[in-house]
Amino acid sequence: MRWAAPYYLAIALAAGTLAGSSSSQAEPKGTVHHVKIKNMVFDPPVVKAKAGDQIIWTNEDIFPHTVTSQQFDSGGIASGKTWTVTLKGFDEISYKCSYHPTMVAHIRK
Ligand SMILES: [Cu+2]
Repeated sequence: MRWAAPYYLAIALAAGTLAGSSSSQAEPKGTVHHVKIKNMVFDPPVVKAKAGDQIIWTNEDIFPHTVTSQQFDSGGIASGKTWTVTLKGFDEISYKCSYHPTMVAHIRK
């Protein structure tokens, strides 16, 4: 069976090349955005993003927060923890912390 590995590898490479040659259909790689939660504020308060992008929130406060919108809800993010979402199609997303409703921020295109 030792001969089989290079054979399958060649097939895989060929398939990859073919897929790559018609990649106009492929999903574009998303951008990763970081939002810090600190001192009861989402920073930055507005993220410019598109479908397929990821947003990673990091809670730098010493108590939990949430990232809550009509599209997603993190639940409690403990101190020092992160929470990630991959955006699907959207127009504008406003989100808040459900524990501290004055904490509001936005995701826009
Ligand atoms: Cu909060």
